[in-house]
Amino acid sequence: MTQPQVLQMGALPEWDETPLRAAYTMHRYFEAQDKAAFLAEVGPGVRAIATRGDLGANAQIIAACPALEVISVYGVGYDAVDIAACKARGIAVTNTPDVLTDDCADLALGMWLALSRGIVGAEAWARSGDWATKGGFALTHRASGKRAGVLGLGRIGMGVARRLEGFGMQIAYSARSPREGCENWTYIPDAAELAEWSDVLFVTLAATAETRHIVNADVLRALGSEGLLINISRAQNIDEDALLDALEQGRLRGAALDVFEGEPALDPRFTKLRNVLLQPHHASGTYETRRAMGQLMRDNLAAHFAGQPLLTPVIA
Ligand code: 8YV
Repeated sequence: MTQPQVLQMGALPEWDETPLRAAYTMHRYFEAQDKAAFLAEVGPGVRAIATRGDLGANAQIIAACPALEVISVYGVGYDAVDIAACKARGIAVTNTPDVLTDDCADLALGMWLALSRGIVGAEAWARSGDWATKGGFALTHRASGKRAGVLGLGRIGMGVARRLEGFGMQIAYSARSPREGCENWTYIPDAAELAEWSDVLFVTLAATAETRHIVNADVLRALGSEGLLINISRAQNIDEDALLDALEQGRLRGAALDVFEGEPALDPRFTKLRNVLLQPHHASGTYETRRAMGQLMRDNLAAHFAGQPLLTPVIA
């Protein structure tokens, strides 16, 4: 029996690519020199797309695959998949929630602590010899015991909030409605009001059309010159030009960012700033989590082709 044909949108770890090659005829879109010609050639036979949260599958890719049945996303964010196109064609979509929640929440707190306490700069101070020649590192700011706003109380936002309790933080959160069991936390649905209340604002929202630039100049102004911004969601949730203006003009104390417009290329304005901590979209980047993501992505594909229920459907 011929193997199902699968369009692979981006590189995956070898521990995933080997079993994928064994089970399917894989077409490596990301390696094609002429992607339009490649799609025209292989698209008609493609029954599944294996993609990543950061790459997705746009309407053009989906339209080039008339026999497409399922898109399996290696990642929890499926904002880069044209969901409307999938719904219109009855194409199933799966993602990899839960298996990456802890690592993403862990990194959010690590970014916050590193930003607030200047850990990266202090490490360079010790390593460079400045400590010996110039004296002690500059004072920074306490992280714990302050007010933390969590913009988006999904799986990752909940993980961040629960971790913050261990740091003695007062916690407020935004969500579509007050969350049962979170009565100890303050419900502030409006982003600007949440920012006004917060010393540090964690952006943990899923990226949707409604959340685009939800952190805008007004929200940044509300967070204020003593405020910190932590983003491990998607770059689109922040007006990056407004953020850069606030950081350059000292209207925001600092930002720790794992995602960027145009990534992996960064706006060069970021690299000139001392009050930012930059991470390369790496919140899920551990062996443990990436192995679990890959297994779940492959299990979803296998379930589909076996006619079994999908494990983690976005669209069944
Ligand atoms: C990427 C992510 O998928 O989970 C997501 O939505 O953005 C990430 O985990 C990961 O970087 C793999 O490319």
